[in-house]
Amino acid sequence: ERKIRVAGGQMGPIQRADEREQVVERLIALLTEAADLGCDLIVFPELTLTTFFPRWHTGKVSDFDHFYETEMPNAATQPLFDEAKRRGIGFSLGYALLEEAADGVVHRWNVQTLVDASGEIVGTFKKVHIPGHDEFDPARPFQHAERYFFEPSPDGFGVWEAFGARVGMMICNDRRWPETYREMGLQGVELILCGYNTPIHYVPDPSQDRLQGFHNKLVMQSGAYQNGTFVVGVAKGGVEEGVASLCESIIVAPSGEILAEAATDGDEVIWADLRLDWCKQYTGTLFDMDYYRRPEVYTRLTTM
Ligand code: CDT
Repeated sequence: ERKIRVAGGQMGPIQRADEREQVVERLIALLTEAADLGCDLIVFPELTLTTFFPRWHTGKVSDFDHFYETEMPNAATQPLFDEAKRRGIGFSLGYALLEEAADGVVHRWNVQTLVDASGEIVGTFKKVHIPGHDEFDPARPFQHAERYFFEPSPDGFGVWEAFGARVGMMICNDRRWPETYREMGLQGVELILCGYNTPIHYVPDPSQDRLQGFHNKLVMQSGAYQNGTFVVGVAKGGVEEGVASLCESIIVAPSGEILAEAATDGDEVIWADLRLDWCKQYTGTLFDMDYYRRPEVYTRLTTM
């Protein structure tokens, strides 16, 4: 029977003045706890190495280039790669990536990288759904200028063979869209890894504030169930630079049930044993996609 023991490495806030080296020490502490628990893999949040910098706007986008990594691993993250390899545990890490293409064009991506137990990078996923706004919005108490700082992925949702499973990744806002899960579901995904930074206060419609925790669970539990996959959702939350963000990291089974849930608003390891054949109990029955789906009448999904 195929089994993975997976951990979520929830993070409390990372303030603007915090150095990457300090953050990496916190990541290593979480990784060590997960390794001591016998976990095969630990999942860290979106933009794990710095504060959530899109809460500010700048006159020039390049003013914030110091919040991006230009290579991975790098000097600051090498100790995390080394310790993970030494302990024989994989990890998934979210960060901002600045890439200069061969033609000189600079790309800024919000990415999640998956590293196997031998320290090798398996794949790097770029965020597809970029939320928030592009222009400075003077009416907001804090900005959510992701559309200023990040390009949307041109690649979509891949699935990789790793840890004896079919593994996919999504980042924060991606988890709210059914297409995210279905794209991976159609590739036979068994485990979806997700990091998030979700401010509790949603400025365009504050009536959603009290529902942040509910919506977080709603989307990941339904996405898991409707596609017969495990989902690991991991927060960076707490009060960061004065902005309160949701924690409530969870591990969800293909049944839609929650197997583990964070109890704090800070650095915390959650973990669960995933019996991968549980996926087939859904994808081989009620959600047998080849047998029951009707793509010929779903044409609006890709044409509108
Ligand atoms: N990081 C991220 O994608 N956060 C969004 C916030 C809502 S849009 C302002 C989310 O979907 O949780």
